[in-house]
Amino acid sequence: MAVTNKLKVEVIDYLLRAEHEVKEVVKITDQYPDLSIEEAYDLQKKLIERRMEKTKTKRLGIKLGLTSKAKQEMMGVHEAIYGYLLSDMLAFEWEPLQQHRLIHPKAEPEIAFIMGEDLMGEEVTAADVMKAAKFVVAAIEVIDSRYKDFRFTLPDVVADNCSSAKLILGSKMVKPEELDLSNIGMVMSKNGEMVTTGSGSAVLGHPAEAVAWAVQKLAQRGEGLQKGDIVLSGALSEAVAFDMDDTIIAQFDGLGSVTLSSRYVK
Ligand code: OOG
Ligand code: MG
Repeated sequence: MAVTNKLKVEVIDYLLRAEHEVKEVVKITDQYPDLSIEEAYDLQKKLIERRMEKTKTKRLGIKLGLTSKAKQEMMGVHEAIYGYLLSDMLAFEWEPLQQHRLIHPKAEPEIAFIMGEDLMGEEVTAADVMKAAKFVVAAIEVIDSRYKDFRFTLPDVVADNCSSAKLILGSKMVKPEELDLSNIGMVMSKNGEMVTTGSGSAVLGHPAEAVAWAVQKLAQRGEGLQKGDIVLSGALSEAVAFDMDDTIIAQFDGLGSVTLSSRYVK
């Protein structure tokens, strides 16, 4: 399918409306079964531009998805995906999430990189990422697919900015070289009970490998990471659904913990 400009606008409106009205929608490949991944990235780019315009938000960084072999196998794909983080997605540990603004949110434990330098190019390696990153920090990403029942194909999820909704950062900033990121253990609990565990190696062997992959992919579109970007390197385990009044804590070796709480607050 050639994605005409008219069609782009329609699909983008459809997804932005779903987010704004907090309503799940039928996935777009039901209507456009031939949508390619490259076309989906075109849609994503336009969607982000429109969303920034509408909500007066700025770029916060980049997120990776499907970086663990387990998640890739689940989806039957062999590639990770990336999307954009915007300034209004940043939430704080001391500020409960507004549950009524989310459709069917799930929490993912992640390692975030804070970039100290721009980084661009198709040859960028994990070592370059480690050098260009100023800090690593514990994070919880809240994903909230706009699609019905959280089910989608790869082009659907790419166009939907990889299910991005919110992110929360821990307060301990660590220099990347001070930790062996491939060996970091993580335990995530919900209301005091352990729900999932993981290791940094789940993220393509090493979280910096995942970030390097994203830099290479971005370079194909003439883009890169920017100084100050926050980069979410992908979930260390499966995502965990949560509801109002739930508290989720992800605790990482060497990075401390990060807490998500959710309430009905207007
Ligand atoms: C896609 C986004 C996955 C991750 O860290 O793997 C993701 C989804 O599963 O909805 O953010
Ligand atoms: Mg994620």
